[in-house]
Amino acid sequence: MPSGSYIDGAWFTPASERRIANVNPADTRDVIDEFPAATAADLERAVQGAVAAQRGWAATPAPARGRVLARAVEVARRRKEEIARTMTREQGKVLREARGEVDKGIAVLEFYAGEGFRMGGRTLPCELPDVFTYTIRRPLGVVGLITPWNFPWAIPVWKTAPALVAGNAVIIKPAELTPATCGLMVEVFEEAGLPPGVLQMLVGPGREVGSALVDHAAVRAISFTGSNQIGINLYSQAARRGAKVTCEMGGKNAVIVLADADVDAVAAAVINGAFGSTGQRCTATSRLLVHQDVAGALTEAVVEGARRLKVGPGLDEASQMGPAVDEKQLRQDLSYIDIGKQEGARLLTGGGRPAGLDHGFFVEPTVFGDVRPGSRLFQEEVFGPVLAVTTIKDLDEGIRLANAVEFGLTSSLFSRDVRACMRFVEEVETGMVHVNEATVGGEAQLPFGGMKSTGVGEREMGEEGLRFFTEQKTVFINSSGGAARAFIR
Ligand code: UN1
Repeated sequence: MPSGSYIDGAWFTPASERRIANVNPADTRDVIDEFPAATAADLERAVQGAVAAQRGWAATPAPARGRVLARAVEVARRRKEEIARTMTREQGKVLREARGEVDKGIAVLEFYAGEGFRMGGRTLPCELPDVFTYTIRRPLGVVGLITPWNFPWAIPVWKTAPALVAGNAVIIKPAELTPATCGLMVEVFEEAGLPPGVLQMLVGPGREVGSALVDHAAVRAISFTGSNQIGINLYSQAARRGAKVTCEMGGKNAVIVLADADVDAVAAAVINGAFGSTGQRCTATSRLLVHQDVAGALTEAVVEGARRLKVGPGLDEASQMGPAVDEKQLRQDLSYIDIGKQEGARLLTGGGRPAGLDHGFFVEPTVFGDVRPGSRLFQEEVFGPVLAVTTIKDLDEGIRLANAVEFGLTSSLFSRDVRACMRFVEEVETGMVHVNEATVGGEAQLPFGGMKSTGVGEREMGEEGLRFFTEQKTVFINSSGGAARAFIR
């Protein structure tokens, strides 16, 4: 298993007093690894190495860069089970989810491998005769990636793959809670033949290493996924030196259900959206806005489904929902459950810690009914398996309430009425819009991201993901023999 930080093609042990302990959240007696944290001095070394390596990488033709990603696809497929098990052990998600996440990263690698063949620009006419005008896309140089613990493989992959195929060198700082899975990504690229220095990984505190990365003049762009509080600070910090930034942050995603929806199908999607990944997903379904005519039947089906979910260690194939990632997240989940009770919401199921799982950070799948739109449980991101149910009388109210939060990542409407669906797509204020399916998920070829407080900067994945990591040049080639230019064009 990879351990520590990685610079210029080698794992190394930073000379720091501060140690990082990687602990299994399903059983804290299982200490996976312990190593010294990287420091700002290590970051400086990583940047120097990346600057040097980037020149050769940028000079490698884009299709050849894509082929390194294509080889990474093969390596990741071969090492899938190892990656999935490492992820489950350090992050907690159940194996089925971890395997799905490995596949998602593989699809991203497949997509961007092909983009190596499509790193083109546009040819457009010039206003003057004998002047040829076109655009080209070039790498930015060295870019910094700061990634969260909730998708410790897929998010590093979906930032790293486009950055690399575009010809950049990458410095990645993964969450301290999940360094081993990111380390496996580094190993996959190494095995695929990525030259040393093109991908550097530093595991250290955001306050020191993350901040130095955001401030470094040689780091041309920062791509961040994580909390709003950190993201907004990072955005303003990077803005001071004019660095390019994309931040993907919180969500408070709603499912709206109209009276004509199929209750069983909705219940399955809501249970998946609310409790999948233990609710630790920016796309998690955290609000259910259900029409009064089906509210009783649907709430009952969701509560029943939540009760039936088998909570347990992710490495146990029978488990359907794993633990919270750490004690801090567990406390946050339990504190929102308290807030819900204090605000007068009705606790319908869950609300505590499941019996017999005392060595891990487990919490029960929890459903609250009668959640008031102005309440904190309705407005704030929990990032845990806590669903808030609110009754609505029609589509208007559903859309109004769906939009009545600061976030705008994802949403879903369940209805068979095509007019309602089209209106919802038009009026809902989220970057991802689903009809008759769960709020979660994204695909390699489709842009991913949110509106309002959820995100700033370019969308991730798809063509947009690649565009973020390139600079555009607009070129004028004058072959007229003279240098005369129009004064104003
Ligand atoms: C998904 O729902 O599969 O941090 C993607 C997150 C998102 C990714 C979710 N950036 O939860």
